[in-house]
Amino acid sequence: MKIMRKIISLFSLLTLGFVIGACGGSKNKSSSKANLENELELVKAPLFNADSAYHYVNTQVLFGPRVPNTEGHKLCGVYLENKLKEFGATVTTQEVDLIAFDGTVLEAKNIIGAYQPEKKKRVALFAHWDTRPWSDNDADEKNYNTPVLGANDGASGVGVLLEIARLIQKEQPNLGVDIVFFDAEDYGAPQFYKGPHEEEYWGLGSQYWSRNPHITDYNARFGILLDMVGDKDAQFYYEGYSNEFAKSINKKVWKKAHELGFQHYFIKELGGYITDDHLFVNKIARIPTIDIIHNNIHHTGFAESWHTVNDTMDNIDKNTLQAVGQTVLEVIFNEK
Ligand code: AHN
Ligand code: ZN
Repeated sequence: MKIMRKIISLFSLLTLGFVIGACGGSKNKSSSKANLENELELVKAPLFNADSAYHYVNTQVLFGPRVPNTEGHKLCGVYLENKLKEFGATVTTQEVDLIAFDGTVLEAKNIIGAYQPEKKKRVALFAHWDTRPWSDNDADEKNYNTPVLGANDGASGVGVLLEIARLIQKEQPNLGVDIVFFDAEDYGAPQFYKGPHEEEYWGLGSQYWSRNPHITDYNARFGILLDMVGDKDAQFYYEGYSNEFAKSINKKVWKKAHELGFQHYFIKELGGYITDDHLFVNKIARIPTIDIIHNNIHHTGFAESWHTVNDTMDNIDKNTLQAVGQTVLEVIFNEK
């Protein structure tokens, strides 16, 4: 298995060498042996399989909307727990009643998979697994009360992290990894709601985990949140809060993405400030955490399908999953 991986990485290395040679060329005048050594230094991680990630996204979508207190939500939660166990993680679930903006009691479940739990040096990877009860950004207001299917908004980040879990089971990086699936991220007050709109209405699961981590005194070197990482034309700008709380992590991740040839996805410019799970992890748990999220203030904002009935598998592109998954893997496998 190990040898197989070496062969595959050598192959990817040659491809990479070609890509880098083709678009960066003139900058590096050193010998080809030195180049090869540089690239050996670069490609340390296992190869992310986007077909596999796509399958995990699709499987979640097949449960239907994963709105808390529904059958689809319950069944998908069990699936995610079982998947992390199958991939060798030490799994902890936090089942808790969380109160939504309108007083609804949400039977929520954060799902955490730990790798090398004995290690002190750790990195945390986050995504939300619930989906939104309202398509409140749909062009047709008749759809406002239709739940979002959440292929991109929810399932994409979780799908990428499940593929990462599958791979680190086989080969571990130097530090421990915690994969955290937050529940009840997307129950924020709908746009048509006439009452107050507070940021604390979002990210209920991450607020809970940040105050009550699955391990007492839990800490991680840094965190990476994946949100809406599957759209065909995704562009990831530096998210505002990420830049304030964890600028060096933003830089590290975008640099790695560019080295891997994913510069069309990872734009080295500041985007908007987004209330998302990472905000609470930064503010409450105080773990420097970035958000890789499809958003920019200059162009269309979120993905076109965001909070509409069109957030389906039709908009999920394996190339985007690949860009995000391989970048995150390379980042964590390069930590000493
Ligand atoms: C707000 O719209 C305030 N935050 C977006 C967070 C989010 C919703 N991410 C996915 N769905
Ligand atoms: Zn959403």
